[in-house]
Order: sequence, then C-alpha cells, then structure tokens
Amino acid sequence: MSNSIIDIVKQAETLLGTSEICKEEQSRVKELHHRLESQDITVSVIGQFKRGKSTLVNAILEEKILPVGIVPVTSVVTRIQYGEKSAAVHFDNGIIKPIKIEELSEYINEQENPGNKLCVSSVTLHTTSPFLKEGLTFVDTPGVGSAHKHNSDAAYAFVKESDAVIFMLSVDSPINEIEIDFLRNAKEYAAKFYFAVNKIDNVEEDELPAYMEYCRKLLCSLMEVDSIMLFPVSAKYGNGLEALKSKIQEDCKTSVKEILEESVERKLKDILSSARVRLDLYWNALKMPAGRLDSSFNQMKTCLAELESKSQEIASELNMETSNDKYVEISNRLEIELNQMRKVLSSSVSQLFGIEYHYELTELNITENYKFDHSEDNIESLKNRFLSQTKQLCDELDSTLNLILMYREKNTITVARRIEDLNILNRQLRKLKSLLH
Ligand SMILES: Nc1nc2c(ncn2[C@@H]2O[C@H](COP(=O)(O)OP(=O)(O)O)[C@@H](O)[C@H]2O)c(=O)[nH]1
Ligand SMILES: [Mg+2]
Repeated sequence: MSNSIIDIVKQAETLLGTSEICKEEQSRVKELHHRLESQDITVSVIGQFKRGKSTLVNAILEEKILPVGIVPVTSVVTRIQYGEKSAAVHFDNGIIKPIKIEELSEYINEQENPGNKLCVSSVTLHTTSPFLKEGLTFVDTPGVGSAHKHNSDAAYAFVKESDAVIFMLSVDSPINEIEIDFLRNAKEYAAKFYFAVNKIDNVEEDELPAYMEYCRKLLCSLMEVDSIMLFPVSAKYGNGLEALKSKIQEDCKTSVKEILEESVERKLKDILSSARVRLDLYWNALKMPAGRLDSSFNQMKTCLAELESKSQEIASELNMETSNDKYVEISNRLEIELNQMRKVLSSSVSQLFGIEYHYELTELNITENYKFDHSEDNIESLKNRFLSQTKQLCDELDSTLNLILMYREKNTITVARRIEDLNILNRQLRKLKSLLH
C-alpha cells in the first residue's frame, strides 16, 4: 500500500469535513485519527453478566478497584487508565463529576443505580497498575444481553470503539445464543479477540480439556478463523491469568502499531461506506422533482410507521408465551422478523429513492442444535431488545429523511450546486476507500 493508513485517515477527515452531511462520519474519523496518533490501545472486557468480567479486571490490575457480585453489578462502561488514583463520572448531559473511588458503587452498581436512573454515560478511573503503564486503556463493560436492556446496548456500542476485546465465557454456562449473536456482529469491528473461559476452579481438572476443545471449535466457526486465542482462567483464584496478561502485554508492546492500524482500517472502511450510502440518498433525493420527492417522503414515513406498529404487535403477542423453553425458537423468530424489516426498508428506499440502501442481515443457523442454558435469560429481555432494535432502525432512517428535507431548498441553483458537490465528494470517497485493503 503506497499510502499509509494515517494519510488515508487524514484525507478522509478533510474530505468528510467539506460536506455538512457527513459531520457524523467526520467526527468518527477524527476519533480514529486521534487514536492512531496517541498510539493508545483500548482493551475491553466483554461478555454476559456474571461471567466474572469485573473480577478479571481487578485480578489483572492486582487491585480490588471495581465492585463485583453475585447479582449483576456493573451497569455502565468503566474506563481505567494509568495515572494518579482518581475517579470521574460522565453523565449523559456532558457533565463530568470527580468522585472518590469509594463512591464508585453508587454510580456503577446496578442495585444502587437501577436502570441507570442517574443517567451515567461512563466512568473513568485512574490507577497506577503496571498493566496500564504503556498507555493501555482497560474497559469493563456491563453484561451483553442481560435482563437490563440498557446494559446490552452500551456493550454493543462499545465494541466498535475497542482495538482488542477480552471476551469472557464461563465454564458454568455453555456458550449461548446471546453470546453467539454478539460475536457474529462484533467480529467485524475489533482487530483482536482474546477469549477467556472463566471459573475453571469449578470443574474437575480432567474435564477441562474437553470443554476447552468444545469452546475452541465453536468459537473458530463463529469467528470464521482457523485458530483463536483461548485462555482457561479463574479470575477469582488467579489461575491462568499470567498467560492471558502476558499475551496481551506482549501483543501491545510488539504490535501496537499493527493492532491499531488494522483496527483503524476496518473502522475507516465502515465509516466510508456509510458516508457514501448517505451521499447517494441525498443525491438522489435532491435530483427528484419536488412533487415526487414529497410523495416518496410520505410513502417512506408510512412505511416506517407501519414497521413500528408491526413490531409492537409482534411484541405484544409474545406476552402470551411465558415459557422460557421457547427461548431459542422465539429468539430466532424475532431475528427473522428483524431481517424481514431490514429487507422492507432496503427495498422501500431503493424503490422510492433509487439507491442500494444496504442493511446487514443477521445470519441464522437454525438447523444446528447447541445446548443452551437460558437460566439467566428471559422472553421479556428478548422482547425489549427486539423493540429497541426496530425502533433504532426506524429512527435512524427517519432522522436522515428529515435532514434531507432541510437540505433541499427552493432555490434550484443551490440545489444543483449541492448535487454536483455530492457527486464529486462521492467519487473522492470511493477513490479513498479503494486504497484500503
Ligand atoms: N468460582 C468462581 N467465581 C467467580 C470467578 N470469577 C468471578 N466469580 C464470581 O462470579 C460472580 C460475578 O462476578 P463479576 O465479576 O461481578 O461478573 P461480571 O458481571 O461479569 O462483571 C461473583 O460472585 C464472582 O465472585 C472465578 O474465577 N471462579
Ligand atoms: Mg461487572
């Protein structure tokens, strides 16, 4: 590659800055730029609740800095960096409040801050653990797919920000549908995955190899790779931690640059694609005669409203089915419904605005029968996840449509100039994207 990734990132930042439509993409690229320059790596610990994530973070930092517990404890993303001991809470409204470490629980404990009613967006901690010294940011996340919907959303959003992920599994619950789901989506974004299978103190030593083999096979097939980094550990008693810790440290030391570049490249590709789709939509909408645009808009709005009410209908029917035995069946059914909605939206946008508006569909392999343990999952959480996913799907498109309407002025010359500008920008973005692997 003749252009270095940093050059491409810089070009993308400038290019996206030339259009007010791509502000969101530009700020995402800015963030990438900053990360490349600072050479800081973000390693996050992700997994379902109660797998032992917070315990692992404490064990690796050799300090009981995070609260852990038998009930779901962590309710917000907690970033930990090297520095003199301190803590700060970031709220949704942008306020950052320094607190004492002892007060941490009041903000990140699900019991003390139920449903995150305090509107905490994240917490930052500083401590002088040697593990963090090389500039590594260590992140503890709430449980993926836990009964508390806002928790899983936060973890999902966060995986996009991470350069490496320690994905936490546990011997006491076989890999389940939620974990499978999560990994399928997450593998696109993080450059490196370390898998830790926790609580090995709970199994007989001679049973462990078979379990690890089961995990290895399943994870390789999920991640679509031939080999993975898999570590049997006991976060509580310290077994296996040294291997995991030194592997991460070694990778960070020898390949900060490669890890970052690979991760930035993947993220940049994703951003450029979404910028181009957005431009296409504006471009085609601006070119439409006013009457046709209005009618397309109205049809699209009707379609969105119909999807939202359909999802409500589907969810309310689920109230009747209380049995958790039907978890897998219902989970699959909802995924199929969601895929169906994505298809309806894609085809409506392409019909009404003449562009390929692509949504990733979730792949389902219903014929394979894993043995699931759903003691921690329930239909209510599935239902909530489904509702929030459909709402997000509709809201995103709706706000883009509203912006297009604002962008279109009565003045034909302005519109014509904007169309031309979009066209040029689109070509430049395509060129830039072709420089990436
Ligand atoms: N036996 C055993 N229990 C563990 C281990 N790691 C964590 N736990 C327990 O699992 C529960 C959940 O731990 P926590 O770190 O809060 O999980 P998180 O929700 O994933 O952050 C707590 O009761 C921990 O004491 C381990 O290695 N072995
Ligand atoms: Mg936790």
